[in-house]
Amino acid sequence: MSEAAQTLDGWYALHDLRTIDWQAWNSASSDEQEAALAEIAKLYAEWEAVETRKEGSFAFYSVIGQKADFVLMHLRETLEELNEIENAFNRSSFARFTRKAYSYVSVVELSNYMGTPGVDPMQVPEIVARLKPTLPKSKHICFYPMNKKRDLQDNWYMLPMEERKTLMRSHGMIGRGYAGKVKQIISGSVGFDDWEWGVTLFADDALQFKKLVYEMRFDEVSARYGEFGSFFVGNLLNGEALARLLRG
Ligand code: 76R
Repeated sequence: MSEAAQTLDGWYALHDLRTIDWQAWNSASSDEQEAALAEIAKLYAEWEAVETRKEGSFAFYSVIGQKADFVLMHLRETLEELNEIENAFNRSSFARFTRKAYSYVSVVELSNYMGTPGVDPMQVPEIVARLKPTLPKSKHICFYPMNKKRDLQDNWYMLPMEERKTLMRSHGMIGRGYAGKVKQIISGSVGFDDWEWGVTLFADDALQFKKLVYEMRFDEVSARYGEFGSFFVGNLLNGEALARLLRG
């Protein structure tokens, strides 16, 4: 049996993707629309307050294309809190103008492939901060789930630790080339959701997503072992931007 990588696990993550029910929205009175927007603004203020207290974080983006209309990503200490956020949203009068599109449950993860032997990572402030990150309010988000392959010839989980370390170093070096341009949050979802990881990227220049993901496709970790789910790409939203999206 090959040795499992040790993971450091941080905040739990929920990606909640919804579509807007335009028929319901367009047939609502302007009072009903106002009330719904006021409720979402109140929830937004609560999410911001939690983020300021460093007890969690959130990202709110529109989604381009027909897979969804917007994504709410939340990070919290516990799954109970994530569940409550989801329920509070569903109870709001805004929720009746939305439909569920997709969701993803995971936990922010760092693995020990690149760790320094003899150093307790939990004593390194930068590492601890990366496990409980404040999500950047970049102009764009890109989210997709992925697996590492378990085929007979190409089985990531049968590779010896040393070989995986070497491969992950090459992966990390490509990633580092995008420092300052793309911020990535890797969250583990084995046991929680249908894929093994969620990949969430933030950037002000959306083209950098394409460049990074494309460059990684040529790296062995992705070229040989990567399997990918649906990709979602979006633009930054807040209360006012949502009102503009809905009312034009
Ligand atoms: O965490 C670290 O910075 C250390 C190096 C590192 C690890 C261990 C790292 C760096 N990643 C790690 C783990 Mn990554 N990453 C992805 C994707 O589309 C694709 O082909 C893959 C999706 C991207 C875009 C990306 C970006 N990474 C992982 C893991 C877990 C592997 C395991 O445990 O088996 C996955 C699934 C994964 C996938 N990675 C980086 C990046 C970037 C931009 C970096 C550089 C970070 C930096 O140095 O600032």
